[in-house]
Amino acid sequence: MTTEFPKNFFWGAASSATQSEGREPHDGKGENIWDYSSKEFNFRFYDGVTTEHTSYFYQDYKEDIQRMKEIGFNSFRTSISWSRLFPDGVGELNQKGVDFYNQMIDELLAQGIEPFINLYHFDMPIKLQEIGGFENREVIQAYADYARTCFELFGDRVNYWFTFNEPMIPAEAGYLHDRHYPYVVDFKRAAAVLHHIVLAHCEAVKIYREMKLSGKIGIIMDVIPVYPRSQHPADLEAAEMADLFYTKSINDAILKGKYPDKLKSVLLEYDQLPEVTTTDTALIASTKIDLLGINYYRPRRVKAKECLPNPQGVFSPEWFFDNYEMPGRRMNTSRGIEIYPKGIYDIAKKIQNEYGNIDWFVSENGIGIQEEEQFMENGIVQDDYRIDFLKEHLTYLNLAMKEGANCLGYHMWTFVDCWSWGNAYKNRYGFYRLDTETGEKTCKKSGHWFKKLTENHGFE
Ligand code: BGP
Repeated sequence: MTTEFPKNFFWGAASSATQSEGREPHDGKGENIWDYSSKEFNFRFYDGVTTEHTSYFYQDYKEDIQRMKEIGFNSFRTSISWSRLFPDGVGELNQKGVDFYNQMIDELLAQGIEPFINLYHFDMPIKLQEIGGFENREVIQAYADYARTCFELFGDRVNYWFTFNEPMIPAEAGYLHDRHYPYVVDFKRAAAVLHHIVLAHCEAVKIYREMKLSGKIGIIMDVIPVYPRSQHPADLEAAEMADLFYTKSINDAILKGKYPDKLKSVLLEYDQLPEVTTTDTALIASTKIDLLGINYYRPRRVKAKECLPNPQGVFSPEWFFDNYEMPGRRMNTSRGIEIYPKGIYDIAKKIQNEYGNIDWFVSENGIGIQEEEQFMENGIVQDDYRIDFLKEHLTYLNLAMKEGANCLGYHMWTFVDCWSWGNAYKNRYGFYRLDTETGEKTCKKSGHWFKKLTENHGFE
């Protein structure tokens, strides 16, 4: 084996409740912002596909878990849908939701697949969004109650918990960049949302510790490594600012227990600081996680700004840098993002050198391809590009591990083609193909390759 991984390495994939479960009549689930926005703002979703018709995991979970086993998974991450458990976000529990998650967790365990359970994957219950979602401090308490309930219900069997998937995204996409509901564009409100998410994370970790459960708790981050166009000081400064706003802000709060001083002074200068109390600061400082998940898809390349920001424009991190399109960059044209496998190595080094070499795993990595049926031969998607993508990323990951990175596993995005925020079913990421007309799920070539990878603990 030229690229060999430890025998106890976690192999699997990630998914999320809203993107995979779908809805059934009388399932008792309440609406979340995606159920709501994919109907009310349907034009924003590719082909107008709503959350109702996602990948049928709610009904197919047994067969799906069997499919996972068939391609060698020993672990699988998904999320609990807050609004399936608590239709109003707080108050009465939906027993059908409790039963579903109990059965799903038990089935995973019965098949020898370790459940990695995440509490929040962008899916605010609509009732709580009506009172401001994470902009409202009351919602932190509602989230803490929800987290406690999940630990009480499932904590005896779930050993790996995650508080949030990509905590930056609900703030950035929902309150600054007009991609997620409530489609607000206001930096200061985005900053408040992010800060409250950090506090909600801390509250959940605190509760988990108080309950003295024996598992591990952490968070899933989307760390986008930043590369400057050149070593010119202006480009370096641009890269530093992009990193400060989009990565260090949240990474330092979670992993170092404080927001970066430079960020605080920039936000103070532009009157964009959210309210942060001394109690908040103490809570953040005292919260430690056990395990970090890293989602990696692409690098961020930046350069010094070409033009001054619009003086009437909304304050934004993009006031300090421009995105840079490097000539010759390798693109995934379906998704419009660069493919840069070495980024995974650079992240590993950063965790090793700047964040105490904490235990971590690749919690998402993958390639979304449009019109994948064009690669179908004899009923199987011949996704050699996905196998190459995997090999290249795993090779860099392996190198970092040889150099001491504490990486414990690798989860691909995703198990079976799933619905996505805005792009709906446009780009396909799965090891299994989903026929959206019939609901049929068939293993792609990459799924068969993954099975061999897990059997051999590596590849040639
Ligand atoms: C991550 C999210 C996932 C998933 C993935 C693929 O950021 O955590 O939920 O959607 O990106 O991205 P997309 O679906 O936008 O192509």
